[in-house]
Amino acid sequence: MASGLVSRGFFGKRRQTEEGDRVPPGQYVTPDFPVLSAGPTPHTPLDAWTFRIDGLVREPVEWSWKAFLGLPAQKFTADIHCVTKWSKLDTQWGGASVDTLLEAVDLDPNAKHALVICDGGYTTNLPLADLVNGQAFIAYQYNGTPLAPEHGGPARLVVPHLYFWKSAKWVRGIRFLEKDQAGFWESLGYHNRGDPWKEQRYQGD
Ligand SMILES: Nc1nc2c(c(=O)[nH]1)N[C@H]1C(S)=C(S)[C@@H](COP(=O)(O)O)O[C@H]1N2
Ligand SMILES: [Mo]
Repeated sequence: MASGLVSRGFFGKRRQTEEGDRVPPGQYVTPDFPVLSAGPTPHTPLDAWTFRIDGLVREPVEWSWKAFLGLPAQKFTADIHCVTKWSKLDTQWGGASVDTLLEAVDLDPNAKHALVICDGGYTTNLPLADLVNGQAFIAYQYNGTPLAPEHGGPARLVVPHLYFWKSAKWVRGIRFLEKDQAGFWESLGYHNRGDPWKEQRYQGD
């Protein structure tokens, strides 16, 4: 009996420690998937949907929904961290990595920054360096099913290593820029980069 209690305590503690290593400072883990939107959910019909890469590229490129689904697809498992302090572990997504999209364009060497553009007018900015090398993807599936409209369907950016406001819902394009241009929350006082491990929540953090 005593050994049962000991081993239960041991495993409980161990699980907590392993989970703790994955939870940035000031965050708590939730099994829920809260919806956080600054405005109403847009409903762009799929036959009117396009995804466009423009700005500092030799030729802008635009995919229809059908063409986008034809891009090499990948599954992604990621922990996500919202600046409102919830984290969700092992979320499962399907979509195309930003690396795959960038294979279709000739990026100008001066393209160091990106502005992500969405239906409804939401934007967010990231350095190019945070979008490449398997760090960011355009997801159209969640848990193996089409991404729900309230979570950004038909497609959203997911950048799990930064706070979740960078993971723009209803994404329609990425514009590459020489100079950084603040997005929606970034121009309202949120941190420009938003690294959850450094608790970069607000400007000055
Ligand atoms: N287009 C758009 N994308 C957005 C937002 C938004 O209001 N509009 N909110 C951001 C914020 S603050 C968070 S925390 C996440 C929330 O995503 P979820 O609703 O799927 O949890 O989306 C981000 N992407
Ligand atoms: Mo958020």
